[in-house]
Amino acid sequence: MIVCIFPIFLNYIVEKILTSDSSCVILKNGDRIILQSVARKINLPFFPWQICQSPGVTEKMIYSEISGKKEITLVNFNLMYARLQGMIDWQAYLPLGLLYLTSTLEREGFRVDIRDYQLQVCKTPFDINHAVSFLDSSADIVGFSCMANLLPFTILVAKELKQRYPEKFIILGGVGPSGVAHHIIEHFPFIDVVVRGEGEKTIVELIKSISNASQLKNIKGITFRIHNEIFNNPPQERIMNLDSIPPPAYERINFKDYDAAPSIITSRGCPYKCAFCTENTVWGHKVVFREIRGVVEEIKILHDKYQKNTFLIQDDNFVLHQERIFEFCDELKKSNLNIQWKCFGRIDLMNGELMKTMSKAGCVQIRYGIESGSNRTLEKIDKQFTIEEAEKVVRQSLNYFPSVHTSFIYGYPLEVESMEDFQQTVNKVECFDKMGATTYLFLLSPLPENRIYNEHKGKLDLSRELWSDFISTGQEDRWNDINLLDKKHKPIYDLIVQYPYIFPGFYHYDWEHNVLPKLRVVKKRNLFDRKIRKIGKDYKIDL
Ligand code: B12
Ligand code: SF4
Repeated sequence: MIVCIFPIFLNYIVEKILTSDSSCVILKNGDRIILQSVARKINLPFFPWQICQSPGVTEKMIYSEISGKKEITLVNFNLMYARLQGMIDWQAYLPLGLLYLTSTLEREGFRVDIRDYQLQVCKTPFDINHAVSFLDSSADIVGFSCMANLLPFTILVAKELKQRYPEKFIILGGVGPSGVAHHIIEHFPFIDVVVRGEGEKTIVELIKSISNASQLKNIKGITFRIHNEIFNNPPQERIMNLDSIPPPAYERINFKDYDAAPSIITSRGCPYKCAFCTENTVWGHKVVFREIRGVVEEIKILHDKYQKNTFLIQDDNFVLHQERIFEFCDELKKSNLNIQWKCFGRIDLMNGELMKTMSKAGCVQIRYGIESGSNRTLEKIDKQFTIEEAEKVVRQSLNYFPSVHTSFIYGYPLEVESMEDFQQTVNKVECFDKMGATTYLFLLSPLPENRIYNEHKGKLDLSRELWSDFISTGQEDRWNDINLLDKKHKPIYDLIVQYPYIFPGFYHYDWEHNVLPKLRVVKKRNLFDRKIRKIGKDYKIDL
């Protein structure tokens, strides 16, 4: 009913968003708006997203023994959110990492209050106070999950939370904090522990020992301090039997809140060492696989119980072992499930037979990280294939899959001397576009702990003209001048300026000679990412 009523209020709502501070808006794919104030005006007794929160949100359950059980609040700050000319582009993905942690903790007898900040996206989501209010009546242990792009924001939220509630024990985890754990503990005393890498084993051990500081020294995979001494414990052992982890706690979320197809993971880790990637900070280079039968069983549950028909397989390289993919396709066929799925492939692992089998089993989208159109750059970043191979595979893939995504990166420090490598990338982006593939061209984010960062960390610039693509999280219009940043977000910017080695992803290599000239070409050739092209706005950056 709510969905039917809202389109009628569309114009009214948009006006409201632009004028009111208290309004809360979620614009999903441009076709759905939910506005708190309107809901109030039409006397809705509740807001649809509020009833979807776990009961823990409203019920104060303090960390202490509650009939032998303890409680933790897990907060998801992994989100896709871009503000484009006052419009909010937002899509909610399943918080898979936290759903795994939740099911594991619950199996051990802990009560988990899981909160997904994606579902609270408002006009000012990166307002620290707004985020802290979202954590009202959270448990005394609060665990945040974020990628590197929201790490500064997460840290500021943690700081404010600790100021208001000094008794809270604050944990950070996920791909964002994992690579910079030592720096976080060193500089931010309000953060108690950083969990590095895979979380299931570590979080359970941590909560069991949380009241005894000396025991923390025995828990692998954490970084913490006792008084002023920092302990960077050895890495946690990887979970070798992924099937021993309980399935993600799907029952703790409402699928209606998530417009992206459900994510599933069939393996963890990646054996490759691309120079710009940080995947190893979470998983190392060891890949651990789930049993195919369990994966198909999970798909079946999502299909039968939650009526899901399309799935995003989020493995870094789903096609790593061809035989395993054949087995997967075979099992899907046997299950008689009429489903569609999307996954990440890899150029040098594809062949016609594999594509045909995947396509017949319902694969409707394959995504390739191509990363450069220049063989010289591909070699330097250790991609292990050539652009000619990429072109051949993309062309062939288009015969089998309705959608083929290819992504490229520019702004490498390795391409500073001349425009030639970059020009080759631009040519390939245009060529793949014409072939019918979907192309994405991203500006490099020098993330901590990857090879590019380690080799060039002394040479970073923070542009006042442009935040990197990496920050496309709503702090501002991406292509606008930094001065247009909302004042409320200044603390985030200040933190990034203060700690370049904790937040290098926001920086560039040689803004003036490496990035700006390339950005001009990108703009002239209209290669900004598809979403922006689709909206067709005139971005204000003066090139
Ligand atoms: C799905 C996904 C997304 C989803 C987010 C889904 C979600 N709600 O979690 C969306 C589409 C929003 C997304 C966006 C982006 N993503 Co993304 N994404 C992924 C992907 C493919 C899968 C994530 C996943 O589900 N993993 C499986 C779960 C089980 O692992 P996990 O989340 O890491 O959680 C485990 C541990 O990290 C840990 N843990 C996690 N949180 C916590 C919290 C606590 C308290 C504890 C104790 C432990 C813990 O325990 C978990 C279980 O073991 C990963 C690649 C990958 N295969 O992981 C990239 C990845 C995370 N994304 C990445 C990037 C760069 C981005 C973007 C910044 C790209 C861009 N330039 O736009 C954007 C940011 C958004 C934006 N522009 O606004 C990088 C992260 C780099 C970095 N160091 O931060 C990755 C690693 C891809 C890569 N190979 O480079 N992404
Ligand atoms: S970019 Fe992809 S293939 Fe390369 S190391 Fe990262 S996850 Fe692996």
